[in-house]
Amino acid sequence: MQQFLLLLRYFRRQPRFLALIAVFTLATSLLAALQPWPMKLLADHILGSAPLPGPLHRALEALSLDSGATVLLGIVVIGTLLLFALNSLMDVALTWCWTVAGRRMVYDLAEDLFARLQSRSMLFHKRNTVGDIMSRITVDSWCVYQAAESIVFSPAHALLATIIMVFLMAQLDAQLTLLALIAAPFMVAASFLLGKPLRAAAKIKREIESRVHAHIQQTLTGIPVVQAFAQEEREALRFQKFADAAIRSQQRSALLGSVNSLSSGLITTLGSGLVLWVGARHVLGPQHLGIGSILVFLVYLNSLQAQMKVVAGLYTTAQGLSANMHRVAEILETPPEVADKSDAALLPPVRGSVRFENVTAGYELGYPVLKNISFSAQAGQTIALVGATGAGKTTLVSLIPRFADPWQGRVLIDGHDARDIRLKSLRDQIGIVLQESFLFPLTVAENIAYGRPDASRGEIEAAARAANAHGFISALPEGYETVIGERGATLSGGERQRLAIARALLKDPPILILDEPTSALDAETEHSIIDALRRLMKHRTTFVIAHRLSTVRRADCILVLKDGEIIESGTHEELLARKEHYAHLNRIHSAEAPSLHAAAI
Ligand code: DUT
Ligand code: MG
Repeated sequence: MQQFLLLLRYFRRQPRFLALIAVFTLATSLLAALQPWPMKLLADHILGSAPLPGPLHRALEALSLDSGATVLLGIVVIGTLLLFALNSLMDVALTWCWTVAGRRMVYDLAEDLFARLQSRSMLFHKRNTVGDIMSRITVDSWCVYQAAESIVFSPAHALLATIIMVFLMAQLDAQLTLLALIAAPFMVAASFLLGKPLRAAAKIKREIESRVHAHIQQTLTGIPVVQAFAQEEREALRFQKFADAAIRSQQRSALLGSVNSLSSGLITTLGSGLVLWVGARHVLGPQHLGIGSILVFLVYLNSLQAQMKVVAGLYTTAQGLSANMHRVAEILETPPEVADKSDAALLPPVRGSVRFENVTAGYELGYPVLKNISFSAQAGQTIALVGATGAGKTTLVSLIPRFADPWQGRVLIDGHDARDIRLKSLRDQIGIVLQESFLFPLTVAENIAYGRPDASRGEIEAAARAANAHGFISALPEGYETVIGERGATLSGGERQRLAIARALLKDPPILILDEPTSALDAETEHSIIDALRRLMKHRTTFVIAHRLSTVRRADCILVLKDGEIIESGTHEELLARKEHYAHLNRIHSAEAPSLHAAAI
């Protein structure tokens, strides 16, 4: 219910269309009630001999028309045509209104969801698959339209039509009306109960189909692993198994569907037969009910049944929708983990000093990954982070651009607490190059200018030159205009990395984070970009994480991390002199290097 209220906001943004829809819905309800009346005229007054109803008689007199069969037949035909035309017109108008208003509501919601999801933390995105997030935006957002249509307007229309019809029926024959009112719910309830296995089968069918989708997505996402382990056949077999199950579930639901329509058809016929039976007795009995009235009754009975089905199905529809609404509300109602404070200030251009004060942070409450970290980096210094895998190096640097906030302690940028400044102004001054750089399927130039779309071609080229990338870019089929294939497939790891460096260079940030930017590369490629990296690091505060100690030797300060704590810090020489952890790491490293070298020879 609360989720439904959340969606009301999107209804309210379309007041004009919703008002139109309300008017048209009212008109359709009235038209539906008028539909069987020409037929009644035909049966009672043309084929039968009942006197014309007073108003019609007077109207004919006023128009000085006689009340012969031809004129009346003409009225029946024109009336039927007119009703049909009006009904179709209303249908068109309603469809049009729903298309515009419905889609606007859906896209409004999808837009909000997209914005919300973009501002969620890295941790959220690590924990939720892209597939799930995609379906929340593209599939679940339809719930706002469905809620308006099937929870608000359809039941309102059904209720209104029922009231009008029951009123008209009561004018004709009160007893028969009562009978119809008793029979209709039974008819609805019976077909509703019979529909239960059908709905269960449909649910199973949907589940199996979504498993097929998930299987395709997972296999194709992991295609390098699948192919490397030559598991295509097994994945194909699994697909086949899912496909077989999908076919079986479809067969079952098709069969149940036929049985269901057969049995509910039988029950409907039974109910109509009952009304016909009693109605016929009323025609023959002292009530002198007209044949036309029975026809009206039969049409209304059918319509009543349909409307009651809508009302009866309301609960199921709402239940079905509530799963989608819940998934949507979850996104809309969860505030982003990292957000601007209401009074957050703009961070002025910084010189680049970074200070950690007793920082404790982690991902899972109770399991801190970083414990009581304190250090400070002067503007322009290079700080290297070393330590075993899992020690918390990536976690530590991720606090600087506020991908997450510390649990305790603070991170200060030029003396400003990172939590007190606007995220954008903070992140605008930080450049990041990661181990595996993501490139968008855009042109090379657009990728380099991703952080500064207004950069001129000259600036882009200068950044590419400084990153040692201009050479290979010029050799590409369309140079800077070459569109990069999905997941950067058309470039090698080293080339991708140099584009990422160019991207960071163009942004020209005072603070730079390099998280193992060369560890995915071979020694030779590393050599070719180290130069570019040095240029990138000049005059900036740089945090560099590296497993190869050769890259960190020149750092102004090396922090050695172990299990989330800084166990040593100092320059290369200082740490070697201590003969502890760093010296040990260094020994292993230099012991390894010659052996690798020897193997190469
Ligand atoms: N961790 C999580 N959730 C995450 C990321 C990491 O629980 O989303 C844990 C795993 C690990 C610890 O935090 O035990 C530190 O991870 P981090 O990635 O900071 O380690 P690292 O020093 O960067 O390791 P590597 O050298 O492998 O990159
Ligand atoms: Mg890491």
